[in-house]
Amino acid sequence: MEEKKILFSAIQPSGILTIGNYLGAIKNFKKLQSDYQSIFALADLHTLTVKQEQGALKRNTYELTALYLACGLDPEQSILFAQSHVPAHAELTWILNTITYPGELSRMTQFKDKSLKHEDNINMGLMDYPVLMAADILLYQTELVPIGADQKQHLELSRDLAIRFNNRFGETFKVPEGYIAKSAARVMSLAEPERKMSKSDANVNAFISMDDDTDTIIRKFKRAVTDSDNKIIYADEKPGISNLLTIYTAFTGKTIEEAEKEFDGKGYGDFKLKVGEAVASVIDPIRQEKNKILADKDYLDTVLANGAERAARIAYRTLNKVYKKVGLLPRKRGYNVRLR
Ligand code: ATP
Ligand code: LTN
Repeated sequence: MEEKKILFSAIQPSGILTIGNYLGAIKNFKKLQSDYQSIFALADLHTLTVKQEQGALKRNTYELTALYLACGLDPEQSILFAQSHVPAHAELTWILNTITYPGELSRMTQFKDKSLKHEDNINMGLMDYPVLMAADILLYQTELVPIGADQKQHLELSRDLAIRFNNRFGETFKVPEGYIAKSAARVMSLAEPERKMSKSDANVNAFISMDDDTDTIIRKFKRAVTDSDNKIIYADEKPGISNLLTIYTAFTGKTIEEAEKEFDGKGYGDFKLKVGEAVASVIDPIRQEKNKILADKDYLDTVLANGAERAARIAYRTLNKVYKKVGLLPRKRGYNVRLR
């Protein structure tokens, strides 16, 4: 049997996910998972680049694991694991750091945005974030990386680093391709439709969280910022309505043209209610399933432990190759690390 190509992606356990994360990432993970050997990580080391409240990271890591499962990611078919459980990620980051230039990192849009947002904590991890992401991807000889549009620049760096390393030390890494869905790759804020919907927005009305119940979802859509010309059409000068149309079509499977026709002559109030109902009908069962799974921490621990074991086997194959290529003395034995 022909071996399947590798797909890798990750999400940070940095809070409750929004429908932006769902449409831009998880929904595509689910769609693609059986066509590839899929590996889905929880990027917990990435999350440390921003200050975390006491206990939040642990809680959010369980939350995200349960959400992955509730959204249909299959822990037998795919590999689900926490990045910090496979030390090879941190190890390869160090090696890649030695071929990365500071200028490549300081000009990253996300670094600039996050530096403005967290002025009191502009740390080296925040700057090195894309190199850790490159290590995540390159360790698995990844072919395809499903991501939202905002991560395109980071994926480009992963490709550059793979090519640079291969040129300098000989063929080692596969050069990965990004997979950015054509629609809903960038879901916008409900309060400021010119900005990306973000789970860390201070205004909770700006995003729909995967934890919002039906009433909350409908109320938030009712308040969504639109415009005053009362036409439900997709157009650059109508960012609010266009965003709602994008969300509606992504959740119903309809095309923009079909949706425009459906709401022709209708008012914004009707339209917003229909968008809310469409979103709630998908989110509601996921939230309930997630909460059921979340109650069983032993099960979640087992899923992550099995995933880490399977991931490590692949990751260390690459890391050993890398260590050899850069000229380090080979490790002659595995060491048993005491975990408790
Ligand atoms: P934060 O909002 O806290 O900065 P984030 O949600 O942007 O975090 P991640 O949790 O790491 O960052 O994102 C996980 C995935 O969700 C990535 O593939 C990212 O591209 C995608 N994503 C994030 N926001 C959106 C959005 N508004 N629309 C579409 N995809 C998104
Ligand atoms: N930086 C990503 C999360 C992430 C990721 C990855 C995505 C970390 N490592 C590897 C794809 C592949 C984000 O979405 N903010």
